[in-house]
Amino acid sequence: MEEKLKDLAQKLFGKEILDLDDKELYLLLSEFSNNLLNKIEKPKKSDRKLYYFSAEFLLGKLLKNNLSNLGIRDEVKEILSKNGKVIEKAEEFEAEPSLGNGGLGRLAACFMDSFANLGLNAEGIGICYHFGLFRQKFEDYKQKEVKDPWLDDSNALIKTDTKYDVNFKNQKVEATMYDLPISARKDSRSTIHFFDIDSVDESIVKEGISFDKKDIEKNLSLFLYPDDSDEDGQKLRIYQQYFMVSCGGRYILDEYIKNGGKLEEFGDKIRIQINDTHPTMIIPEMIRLLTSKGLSFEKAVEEITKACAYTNHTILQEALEKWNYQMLEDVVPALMPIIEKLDEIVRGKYDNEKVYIIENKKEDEKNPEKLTRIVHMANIAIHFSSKVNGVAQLHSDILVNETLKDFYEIYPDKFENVTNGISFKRFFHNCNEDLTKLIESLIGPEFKDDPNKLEELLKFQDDPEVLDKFLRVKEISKENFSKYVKEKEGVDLDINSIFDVQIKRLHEYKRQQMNALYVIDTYLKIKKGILPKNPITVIFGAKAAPSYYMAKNIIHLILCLQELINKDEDVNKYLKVVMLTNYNVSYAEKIIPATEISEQISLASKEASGTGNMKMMLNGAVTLGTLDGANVEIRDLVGDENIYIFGKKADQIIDLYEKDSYKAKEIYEKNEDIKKAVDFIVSKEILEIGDKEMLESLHNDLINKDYFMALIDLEEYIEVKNKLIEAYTDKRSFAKMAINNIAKAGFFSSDRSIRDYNRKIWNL
Ligand code: 6GP
Repeated sequence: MEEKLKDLAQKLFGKEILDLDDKELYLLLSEFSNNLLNKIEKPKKSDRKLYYFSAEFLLGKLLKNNLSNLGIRDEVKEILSKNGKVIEKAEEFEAEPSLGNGGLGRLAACFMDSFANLGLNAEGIGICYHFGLFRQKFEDYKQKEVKDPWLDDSNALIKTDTKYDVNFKNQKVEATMYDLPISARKDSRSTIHFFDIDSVDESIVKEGISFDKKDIEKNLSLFLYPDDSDEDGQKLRIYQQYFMVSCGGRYILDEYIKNGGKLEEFGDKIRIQINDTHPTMIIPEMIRLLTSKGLSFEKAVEEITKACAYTNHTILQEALEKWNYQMLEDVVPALMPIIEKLDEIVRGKYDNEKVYIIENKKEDEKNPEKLTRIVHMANIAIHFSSKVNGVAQLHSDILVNETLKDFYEIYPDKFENVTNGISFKRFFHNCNEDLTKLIESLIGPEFKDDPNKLEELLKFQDDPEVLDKFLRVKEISKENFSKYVKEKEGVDLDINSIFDVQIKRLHEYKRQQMNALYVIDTYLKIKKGILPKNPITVIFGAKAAPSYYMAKNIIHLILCLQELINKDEDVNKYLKVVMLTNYNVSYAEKIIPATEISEQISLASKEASGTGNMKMMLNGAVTLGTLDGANVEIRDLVGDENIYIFGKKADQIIDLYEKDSYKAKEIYEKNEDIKKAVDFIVSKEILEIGDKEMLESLHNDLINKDYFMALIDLEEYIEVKNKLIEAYTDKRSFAKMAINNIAKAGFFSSDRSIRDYNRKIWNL
């Protein structure tokens, strides 16, 4: 291998390995591993093929995983180090593609890893956003967004000669397909097909993330989720969604016909997974394509319904996309007669407006004649798919009993649960080598292929030597992470403190504000001389959607607390707060091995599944959580003695919403400590640091609205969290809980999820 690397270095740069800088080294390794990857044959053609459509693929950096998955990283590392080079530096150089927002996008990426690992005939379809979501910066303790470029000469995308014209009402764009190979093992890989417009113009982004939203020819593939608070923004999203399905649809059909597929067997041979509602237009678009090739409308509907399946990722209304009819008409008029016909089919069969596709909405009571037509994308996806699934058992239950009840009554057999999973390669083997080595020394290497074998660890749960070894590995991870945080954020962490971690998108339902109130409560207690049983470091990582005002206020509060607390010499020995800048997959890979408390504190019923909860348990953290999403399944697996559960249950919360009977103010007025913590948001100390308007708005919201009920569980949260911190002082018993968590995490491998999808939905 050394010779090959040397030759490539000569070819690319005319230099010896010894003389390469980190960027060149990165380019060299990237080229080297891509060449190997591309030589791997695609999965053998099977009778049936799956296309996974997703607006997001939150991949994370590629090089390290590719080298490891190809089984050559150790050797390459050795060769580099002989030449005085450090492989990590080259890997660090890579820009992370931020083509996703949160859970749903990362799930899609984990699923791609599993397609590759299991050798399934399955590919991804997505959009190649040049600037991703955004890169987060902090200025004046506030979030600022800037573009997050990742495409340069060094990325792994392969330009193909597949090209399509995409026709919108008033314009046409030309698209090119770029392929990204996804690695898993020496002999198996998968592919994501990313589509981009040829006329994209990065230079139109002048300041932050703003640009002319009307200039579709230049902007279509710049950002994921461009601001859609106005009509132009909403239209741009429709342009993007249609762009993806139009290219993807033709790619599927061309490939199918080229391989001799018959149109009337389409639904038997093709599987299309619709990842949340964003790709729903694939249904009318595919009907359009099939009928244009000669299939009758009825037959096309039948085939597409067989082929498609839809995954729902949240019960929050905001995610069940609804588009204004007129707006769709302005962008994709060709789909409208098809959507009309689909709506007629539904209206002909069912006498329930809630399941109609097109809603005629009265805009104002005084003028009942004036109707606005709204297209419900989820309703298209449910009627014209063969399966609909939720992503954890509780979520799937809520879908059939509440959110999608009217549909469940029509189609009881359509609904499935597939509990989410995570890529063990990325979030365990490749990011926590010390722990996986320790485990291998105890139970052998089989767990790498069969994660259920992790259960064998239970034999060691009372072995003090093993527990101490585990604690030592955790300590090293904490040291490594602390070094990184010092470099990136300039904050000194105390590795003797317990690392309490909440990393996820910022949303009120996830209740970072409740955690911030815990911080305030602890701060106030320390000031009064009541010390925590063990020092604690509360670590946050989260991006807020650019136009989500309250989420930005919460980030602001956390940053103000960080400033106040970390500088307070009386307090910072016992408590510290850190908000990580630009939390992303690479950051996750660094912090997860160092995590001790996994904060999964969403308002019950609201977190569909969560996947960070799985990543952290797998790496030996103890969950502090509500009975929400997959936490329920984690509790069932590890048992009550290995998890810290608190808070109201999902049915109680659903009931409160139905009766509209939750009053934050009553809790605030009744509980002295809660009142003090909430009022501290607008205290002199905080206002000296922060922005009055933002803090007052948050303070006011918590007392008078608190739609996601941060106060309802606060008292119990503080109590249970403090118990967990006390339990931590007995290190070995904490390690025992951690070992139990690792041992039971096998179920959460995305390979298991994909096998479930395959058995319940795709039958590839
Ligand atoms: C997320 C859910 O919030 C999370 O609970 C789940 O684990 C994840 O999807 C994967 O299923 N949802 C999203 O990211 C989202 O954008 C529209 O939903």
